[in-house]
Amino acid sequence: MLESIKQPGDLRQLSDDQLVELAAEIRDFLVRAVAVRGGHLGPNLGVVELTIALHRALDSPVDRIVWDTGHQAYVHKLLTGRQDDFANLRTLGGLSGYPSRSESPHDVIENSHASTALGYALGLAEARRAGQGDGRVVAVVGDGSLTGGVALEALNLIGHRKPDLLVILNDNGRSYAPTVGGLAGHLAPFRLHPGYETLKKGVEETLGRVPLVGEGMVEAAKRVKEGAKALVAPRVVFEDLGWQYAGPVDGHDLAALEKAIDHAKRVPGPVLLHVITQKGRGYPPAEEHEEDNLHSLGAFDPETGRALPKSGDEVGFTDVFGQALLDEARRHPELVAISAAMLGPTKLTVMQREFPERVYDVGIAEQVGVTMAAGMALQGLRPVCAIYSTFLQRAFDQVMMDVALHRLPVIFVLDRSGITGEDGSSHHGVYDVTWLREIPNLVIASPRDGNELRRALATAVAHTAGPFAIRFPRSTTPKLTVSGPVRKMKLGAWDVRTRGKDVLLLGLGKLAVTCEEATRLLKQDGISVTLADPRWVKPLDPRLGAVAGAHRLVATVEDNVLAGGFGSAVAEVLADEEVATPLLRLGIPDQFLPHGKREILLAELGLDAVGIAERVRKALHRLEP
Ligand SMILES: Cc1ncc(C[n+]2csc(CCOP(=O)(O)OP(=O)(O)O)c2C)c(N)n1
Repeated sequence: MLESIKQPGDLRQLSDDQLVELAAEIRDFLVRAVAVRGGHLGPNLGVVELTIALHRALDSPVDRIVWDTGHQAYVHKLLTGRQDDFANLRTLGGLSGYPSRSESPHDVIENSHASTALGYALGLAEARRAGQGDGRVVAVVGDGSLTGGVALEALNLIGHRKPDLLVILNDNGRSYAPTVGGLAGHLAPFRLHPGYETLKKGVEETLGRVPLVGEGMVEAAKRVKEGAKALVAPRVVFEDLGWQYAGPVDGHDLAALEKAIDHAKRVPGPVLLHVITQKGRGYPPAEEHEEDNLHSLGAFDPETGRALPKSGDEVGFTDVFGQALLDEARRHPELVAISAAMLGPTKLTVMQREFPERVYDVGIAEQVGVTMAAGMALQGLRPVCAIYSTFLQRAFDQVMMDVALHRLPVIFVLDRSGITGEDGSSHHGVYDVTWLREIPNLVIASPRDGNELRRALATAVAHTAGPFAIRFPRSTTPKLTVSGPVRKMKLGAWDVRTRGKDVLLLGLGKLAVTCEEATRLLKQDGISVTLADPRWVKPLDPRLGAVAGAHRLVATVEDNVLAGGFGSAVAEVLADEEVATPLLRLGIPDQFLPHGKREILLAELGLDAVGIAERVRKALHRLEP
């Protein structure tokens, strides 16, 4: 059945029974495809019927379907002619794990950062109102993504502007973990209540009665009788904001969904159609997976849903951080930790198990998470904000103005710093050195391995004079070789690994380890290298200028963009101290990087040992008289 679907229009030829069969085939396909390549499973299993219904009720790409975050667009890809490409899902040159405009006219935006679909939809609808194109505008947003400030801003503005658009709220009650926040609390009882008053008054005439199907929901509907609050709160949230609300609809009942979408798309003004789905639907290992319904995972055994055993005996940087944080939390009762809907992926769960009351999940709300940390620090707590590098970008202003301006001792832990890999252009954390470096009062550490990460965290906790950022990659590190009390590091002091006279080689973070191998290669060619792990992006070692002056070449290596990165910081020192030694900067050029394995991307960029040695050799060669 699936093979016969080359474009969304083909779906309209199928009978009800065939559609049910198709949904089962899609689930099977998803499990098999993600098992090989890794990716987002739970969210896609949950939107199989919703995506089929959307593509039957709408006419994409004339109608514009915007997927919030975009991690749940695999089914959309399958129905828009990209089945064969799943063999290369998330590999370099292969199918992206998110909507991608270069792949298909059915993909409206490039994304992966949550909570933007409503804003895009507003813009698309306003443009349409201004005479630019036709077709309907539909956004699909998860209840988790609706916790993001930018989504709430759009919700408010759309209610005011009242353009014609349809928002499907894909409510599965979860982000990775259960969705937090007042709105989620309001939705929970509401989604269980079939006879909500405004549904009758408002949209119902247009929509007809949308049946609520499914035993679970009938059960749940009984429970809601306890909560008269459910009758009031949602009106405040949606209808008083100027929206029409429709639903709830069982997100796994194809006929009900299609009917609801078909009616809702005709209602003028903004309509929110509340669809209830189950994350991980139809694949028991995902349905039963308590932590995150197999939200996203690497290669796994499709029979069991269990991750394939990893080779080698290295551990993840994130694992080292999780344990190191717990150790610090035991020593420092004032230490608290904050995550933006990612307690599991950031390993704050390790601390949470022992100190649940000291770990905060703020939802997909990086901005308020950081400002909340500032407030906590003002009052004497020591907050650790563990947020992936790419998502902390959302809170740039808060890091700068709410924390650094006040010299508050908030610790930022930027996991997934540098090239992250398969999640692609909007997930790479290759900008943080640049945007953090300009912030006054901020200390920035970039540890090369787990031992150093532990020390950096202990140093951060001891540093009360202002904020402190620690960045580390989505990568592995040798098992810790030290235990017990952690030795703190001296701020700004680099770690000179070998001494030589030709080249001063400075590799940032884990690339300091790569530079050890590059140093060996250069030595084979008779080139003598001073290899130093800078450890710090800020402050830099005060000896830098003098040591650089004693070499023929300085080379910096980083997996941050070259613009304003670590190499730029070194260039500033050389310029300011009038050091004439030429500088070779290796890093990421001025472009968005594609998706692909971290090691492969690094090699393509010449940031592996061979590439580094080669570029250094050539630069020295050019310097020869
Ligand atoms: C700004 C931002 N912060 C964090 C994330 C990480 N993230 C990806 S998906 C997700 C949960 C999304 O939940 P929801 O919108 O309810 O979709 P579901 O996966 O439940 O279908 C999170 C937190 C992100 N993509 N963007």
